[in-house]
Amino acid sequence: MKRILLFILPILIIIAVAFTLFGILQVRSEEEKLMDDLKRKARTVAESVELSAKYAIVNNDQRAAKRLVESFQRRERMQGCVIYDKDGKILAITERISSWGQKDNPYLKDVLSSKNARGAIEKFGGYSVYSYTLPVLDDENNILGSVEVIYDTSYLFTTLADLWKRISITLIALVVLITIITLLIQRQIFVLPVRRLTQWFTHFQKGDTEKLRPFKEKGEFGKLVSEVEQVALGLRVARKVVTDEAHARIEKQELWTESKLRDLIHAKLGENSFFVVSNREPYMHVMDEVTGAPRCVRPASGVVTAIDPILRACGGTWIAHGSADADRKFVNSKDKLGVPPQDNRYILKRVWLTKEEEDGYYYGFSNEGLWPLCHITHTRPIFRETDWQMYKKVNQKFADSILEELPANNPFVFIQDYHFTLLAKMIKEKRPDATVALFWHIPWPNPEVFAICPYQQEILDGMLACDMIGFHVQFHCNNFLDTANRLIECRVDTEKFSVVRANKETFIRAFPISVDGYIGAQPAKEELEQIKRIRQEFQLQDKLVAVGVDRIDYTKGILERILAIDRFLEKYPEYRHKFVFIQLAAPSRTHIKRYHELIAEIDELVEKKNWKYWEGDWKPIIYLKRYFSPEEIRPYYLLADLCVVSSLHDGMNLVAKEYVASKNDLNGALMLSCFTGAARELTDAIQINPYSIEEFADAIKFTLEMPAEEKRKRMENMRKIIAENNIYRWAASIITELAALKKS
Ligand code: ADQ
Repeated sequence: MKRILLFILPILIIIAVAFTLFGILQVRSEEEKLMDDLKRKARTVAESVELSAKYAIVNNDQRAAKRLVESFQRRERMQGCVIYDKDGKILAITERISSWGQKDNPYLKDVLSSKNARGAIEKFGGYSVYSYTLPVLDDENNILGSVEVIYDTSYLFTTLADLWKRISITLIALVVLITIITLLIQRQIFVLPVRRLTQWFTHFQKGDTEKLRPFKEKGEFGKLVSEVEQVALGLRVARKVVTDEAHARIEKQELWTESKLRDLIHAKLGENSFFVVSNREPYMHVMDEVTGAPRCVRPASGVVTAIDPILRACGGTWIAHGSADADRKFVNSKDKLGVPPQDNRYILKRVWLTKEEEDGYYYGFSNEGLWPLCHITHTRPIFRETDWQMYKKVNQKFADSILEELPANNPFVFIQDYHFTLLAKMIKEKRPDATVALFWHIPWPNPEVFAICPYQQEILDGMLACDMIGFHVQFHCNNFLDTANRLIECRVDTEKFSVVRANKETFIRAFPISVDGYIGAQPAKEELEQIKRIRQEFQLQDKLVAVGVDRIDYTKGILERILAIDRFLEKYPEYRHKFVFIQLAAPSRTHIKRYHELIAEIDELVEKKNWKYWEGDWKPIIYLKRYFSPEEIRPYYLLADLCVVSSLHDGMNLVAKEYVASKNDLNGALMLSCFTGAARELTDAIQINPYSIEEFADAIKFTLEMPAEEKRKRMENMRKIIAENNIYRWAASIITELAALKKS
């Protein structure tokens, strides 16, 4: 619109100025013509009465003079006539202008003395009139008196105003006409070709090759189109080559790596990149409170930790809620940006939510309802109807945003977590050809617990639109099958591990999630310096160091961990001054009351326990309550003799895997809650029940005193498991399984 205005406005301004000038000239010439006409008429009338007036003056015939002036009473446009004697005294005056005589008319003396006629515009009773005064002379050219005729001039202004009106109407009509013609022309020569090119590009982007008709355009635009076609063709050929090569390479490699996953995705999905949807975005732009400048951070989230390496490896589009305060500053007109910021590997599309939507869908239904429902931590779930309505609305908003992006053929949508239970159904309604998988990152409860949820039917119905649903462990798969069997009309196939509902089959599979390439990476020089700095800052030189790394969440068992450390130091005082526990804790979901309370409870407990043991420059707990980047966390893993993961319930727990993966020197031990998914794989960890504080405290001692050789052995075993079952294998298994199931 702005462009069109820029184009049309100068033309319209030129036309308006030209037309106005023309109008002014036209009106002036008309005005002159009318004035000439008026003067001529006035002169003729004055001359026609001159003789009769002469007679009346010479004979001093008042009655004749009166008759003469009254004969003008009925004349249109003429106001009247006045007959003066030679001293300028009125002999007779038309009735309707009788007040004319009371007015001072200085020009009369001039006419009588100069004996020359005079015509001019005069003011009379607030109006303009035209007065023409003619001297009356005898035969010897002596002055006898004068005759004055007075004309109404208002018709003159009415005529000119009419003329202006006509000119203005013509000008407006011309402007409208020119605007319409210009718009039509520019649509024909500019908008339509650009629109055709845009549509062509959209088909190309979506892989809709059947609709890619050759583009016939001439001139400069034609040249541009031809260049674009060449680039697109090159890209298509390159993609095809990558796909073919990928097929060949997958077979050769054993360990799953970034490049092997990339090959697999190209081989299985071909040209179409794949789509990931999650609530939390992998890169957030936040305003730095200190500098006031925006900076990019990766949120403390297991989902982000796991999925980001996959997208980095194989490209694609990640659609997520743009929740940070500077997010809008970094997206293009389609709300997208390339990430990671310095090394664009894939596209992040941000979906915007209002505060009400975020409150209802995210804080309310997802995190006060489904999160506690699925974790057995004895925090009561809260289900509010208003939250549920927002949850549905936001799922639809995400569905619309995804549908806009899907390519023409066989798209693959990979949904993350409990925030989007309805999304698969919404996508399938519009795109039944899309392959949709959902990965559930948290535990799935048994049917009795899930039956608490008032919206159980809609949730299960929405989820069962997926082609596949993944959980971390088989136990959660079993719980889900039981839940579907008991709560919704469907057929559960225990052979195939699938649920059939309304002729749609959904496969339920366990895929234990993992971490990426920490394995094998030696500590960098900067990391060694960082470790040295941390040791100095917290005086850790001769200490045994345990570390905990968590989002502050009641499921993570942070309070239980502190109580266990307290009991450990109480029971085994020889470890005082020798043992330090560092807790890195990122506040999360702070708008929810329970989380708010938990932050205060942890603060208080840490303070209380530190006060209890504090002696000299030693205190047992170093509590660092803030977000840490992955690069900041790694030195803590590297320096820690022990990592404590004490979740009360956890789908998997990636901190446990990150710690093991970073321990290249095999020097460290992992304490792991038996209520985590990770405990099923990492059986060489020292398993604990975080509810049993006594047992937990003893386990700390046991771990610290474990012979170095045994620690190394256990660490080696765990590292082997993580190296083989890394995040690339996880993604590859899901994609391979889906591709196989779709074919069968
Ligand atoms: P989360 O509950 O977020 O994930 P988790 O698997 O422990 O839990 O991952 C947390 C991630 O956040 C880790 O990568 C960790 O490094 C990072 N992190 C922790 N504390 C941090 C801090 N203070 N600053 C910055 N980063 C921090 C959900 C489920 C889990 C499941 C994952 C993946 O609850 O059970 O393992 O998804 O599926």
